[in-house]
Amino acid sequence: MKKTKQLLACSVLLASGLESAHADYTLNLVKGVTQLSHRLYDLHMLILWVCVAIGVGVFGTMFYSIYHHRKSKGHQAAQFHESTTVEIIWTIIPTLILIGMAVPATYAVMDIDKVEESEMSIKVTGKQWYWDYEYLDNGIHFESHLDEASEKTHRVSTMDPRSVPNYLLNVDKPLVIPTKTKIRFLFTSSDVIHSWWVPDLGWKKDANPGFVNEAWTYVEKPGTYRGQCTELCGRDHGFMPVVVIAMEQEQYDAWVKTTLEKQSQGPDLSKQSRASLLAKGESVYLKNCVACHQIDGKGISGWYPALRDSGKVIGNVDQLIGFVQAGTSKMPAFKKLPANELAELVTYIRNSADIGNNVNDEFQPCQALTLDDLDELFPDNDDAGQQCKEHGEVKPTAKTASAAAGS
Ligand code: HEC
Ligand SMILES: [Cu+2]
Repeated sequence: MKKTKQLLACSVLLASGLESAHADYTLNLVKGVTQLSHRLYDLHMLILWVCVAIGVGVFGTMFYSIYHHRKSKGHQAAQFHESTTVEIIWTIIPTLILIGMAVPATYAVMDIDKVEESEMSIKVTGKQWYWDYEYLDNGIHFESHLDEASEKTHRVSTMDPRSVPNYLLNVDKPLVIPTKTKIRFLFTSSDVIHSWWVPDLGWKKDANPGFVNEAWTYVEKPGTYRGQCTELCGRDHGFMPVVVIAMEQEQYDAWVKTTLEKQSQGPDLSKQSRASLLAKGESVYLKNCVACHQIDGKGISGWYPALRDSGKVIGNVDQLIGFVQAGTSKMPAFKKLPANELAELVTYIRNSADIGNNVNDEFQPCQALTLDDLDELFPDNDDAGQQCKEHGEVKPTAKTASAAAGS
């Protein structure tokens, strides 16, 4: 009895889940928003209708013959074995139909590869489990990760996915492109095979390690177009969506300007409250570490060590920062993390109840830097250390400390 009830509850849940999934589910191919996607849609419809016509013709004839020429009416089976005429007819007609369909299909497939005369190029690198976008013409370069709300919700069983807009289909930094521009994409991967797919653009393209695949698009109207990685690329394959925002040229130019400005600025070294460090630290953790070390910091036994109660985490901070930046043969290096994110992250993993550590300390962005780092960050600034003096202490490396002592 209990089993039946559970089964019933299960199927009700399943049915309600399916229903919400059906809301934006259509049977046909999407029309999309590009010249190419319209073309592919038209080709798909053309071939569909050819198939429908053939189906109606063949089955119509068959059912008509079966019914009207049935044995009970006294019909005799016609005998036309080895009739050359019939054999020629039923070879030639399908051949003509196939050629008729192959011609437009071949032209369409050739057009998909016509990346010449594109006005800009974007390199897309698939990584476990996010996308890396590099605008080859203007130097914009960023990573696009699953948005924080989805990331957290799919990992915490008590959170409700229905409360998250575009659950699992949203990212922190979408790919921004101009409309009415021919854009060439270059696809590759730094680990396993991924596949970049935005249905509204009309195609998907594999991102293979060691290879570069090309594709192009020309989006006509502004909008937000969503897609996913469609290659089974490992455990978190379902958590690397694609979001493309197409903007009018003018808005796009403005976006390029502000993005380049932001990109050329160094990290924000200003002092933060403890609450801010912890909150931002959670974002950094969710983006970079959670896939392996898990939302509760317990890791996965045998694969990824726990950060909870780990001596490396709650011990010496400089060593912790050094470890995270350097990585190991089994853990990726996080050299890319700017000082503010490093400070937030370190504060978070040492002090968050979610991770299960409570060292009771905090780190400001400047404390995650050495004087050498500062010189590197602000090469034009003679007294780079000044940047941090107002905010907090800077710990010189042994090298700079001894150099300073010697001079
Ligand atoms: C791709 C999986 C992966 C990611 C992502 C990852 N780690 Fe690790 N981490 C590992 C593995 C594997 C080890 C064990 C390293 C070894 O033994 O060589 C490890 C070890 C550690 C340790 C040492 C733990 C101990 O007690 O030995 C710390 C600290 C750590 N990681 C922090 C982080 C932080 C912080 C991030 C995010 C910025 C992060 N890791 C991202 C896989 C990962
Ligand atoms: Cu993937």
